[in-house]
Amino acid sequence: MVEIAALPFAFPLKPDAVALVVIDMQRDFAEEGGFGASLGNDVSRVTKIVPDVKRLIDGFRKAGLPVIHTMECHRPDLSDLPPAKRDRGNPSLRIGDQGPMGRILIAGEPGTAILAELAPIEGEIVIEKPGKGAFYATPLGEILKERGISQLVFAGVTTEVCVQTTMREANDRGYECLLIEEATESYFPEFKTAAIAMIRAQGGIVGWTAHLDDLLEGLPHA
Ligand code: TIU
Repeated sequence: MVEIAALPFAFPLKPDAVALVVIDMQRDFAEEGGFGASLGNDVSRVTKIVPDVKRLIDGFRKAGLPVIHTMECHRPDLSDLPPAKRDRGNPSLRIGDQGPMGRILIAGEPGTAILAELAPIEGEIVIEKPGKGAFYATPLGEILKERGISQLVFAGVTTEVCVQTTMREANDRGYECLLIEEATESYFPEFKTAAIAMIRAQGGIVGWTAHLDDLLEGLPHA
């Protein structure tokens, strides 16, 4: 066990039972013409964290620890897209519509891909998820059980939507969850601050938060 400086108290990292989960670092959330931009968001906030997400992924790779990537996306026939999700709000493009990077948030389209700098390498798990949480309607839970994983380190976007939802799902399933502050972002700075605060409030009701350098220091060979 390695103690990582974290809040609300040190995170007891178990290198033989931990995995990194990188949530939805996709072109659709980071580039003009994608889903995030279609909702009216400033996507440059997402591209700014790419170097720190890369440092975190590299740390896990160097340590020989598992890296799991998620992608929010839907089947081309939209059979896993509830009308309540497609018809929400007044975006310039809806999920499934043709955009400049292909169909918005549809599996296999260029815009749905993970950013090239953060692309999975051979052997890493990629979870395609139709919801905000990475456990809903995916094999993630079984994969983690098979591998004896009991701790999850989180990165990705957006902090208060898919990252927080997945952390809450994981917390209810018994995983110890640690969010890396520099490796997550929201389109709304105040929502990132609030999500981080509510995750670690009440004695870590959802999980822990830590700074990237403090985690990297504790990873073997990182
Ligand atoms: N819109 C927004 O903040 N997020 C999402 O729609 N998905 C994820 O967070 N991945």
